[in-house]
Amino acid sequence: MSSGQWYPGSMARAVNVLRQDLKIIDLVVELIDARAPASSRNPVLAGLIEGKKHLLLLHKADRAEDDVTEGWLNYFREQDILAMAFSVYNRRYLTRLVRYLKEQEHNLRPTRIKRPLRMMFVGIPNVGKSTLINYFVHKTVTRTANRPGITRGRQWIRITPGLELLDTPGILWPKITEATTWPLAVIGAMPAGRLDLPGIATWLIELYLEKDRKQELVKRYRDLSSGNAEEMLAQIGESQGCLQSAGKVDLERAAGLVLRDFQGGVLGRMTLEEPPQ
Ligand SMILES: Nc1nc2c(ncn2[C@@H]2O[C@H](COP(=O)(O)OP(=O)(O)O)[C@@H](O)[C@H]2O)c(=O)[nH]1
Ligand SMILES: [Mg+2]
Repeated sequence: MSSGQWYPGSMARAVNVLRQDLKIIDLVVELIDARAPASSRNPVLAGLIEGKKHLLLLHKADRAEDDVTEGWLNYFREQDILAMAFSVYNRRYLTRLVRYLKEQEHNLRPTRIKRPLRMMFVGIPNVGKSTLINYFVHKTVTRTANRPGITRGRQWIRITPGLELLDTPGILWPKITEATTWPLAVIGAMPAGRLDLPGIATWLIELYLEKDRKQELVKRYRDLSSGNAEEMLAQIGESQGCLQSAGKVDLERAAGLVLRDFQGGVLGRMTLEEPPQ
């Protein structure tokens, strides 16, 4: 898996759609995954939103390690990026987000023309954009019709009388490099099909070992006598009945199981990337 672009055509298309949408947006809320804050950002966005109000949400913070998330928030703060830990499943986070949005309405709107402030969510696949939009759809009920000059098929969700959310998220492609491939695969942000699942699962198991958290794997999979990640994956396969016809361990299936468990939150809270020092 080398670095490069997997979907050059659709990526260019997505960027163009986003560029169009952004013309009418005042406030851009960028969603990243709190478990992989470096890999789940796309550097292209910064150039597209220059001069616009920008909020970075470290989404799925309920699955990340709180102290590491705190470290990331400090890191972003040092770069003058406004960032918040977030989870759509946590009322406290939701309340804080809505309070922030209302403040922006209050601060930004009087300086602009008399129309509602417009915001949108952007991010790479699987960071929770649709989930968050749906939350607001169900919470608010009011949807406004299409307006002239606005891309057909787009609707606005009225969060407050003066603040509207575009119902379609901006899609960014992840930047795939040597360093980002494995974290992206673990958080489910890589296109399926061409992934080296055993390699990814081994990398993840190694991280549990490095962080001295083998216990959490043992709790889930039982007999893990080996201290070596690769062997542990084979042991997991064996104990979970991931076997091929000849009785050999099916490492693909074992790896798929580990990754599903991680994504399902069964293996505890884990951040895959530390903030740069
Ligand atoms: N643990 C956790 N999972 C979330 C959260 N928000 C969304 N998800 C899950 O993340 C997955 C991807 O969400 P989705 O909204 O489809 O992402 P999108 O591709 O960015 O639109 C879904 O399985 C959601 O249930 C969150 O705050 N915490
Ligand atoms: Mg979606």
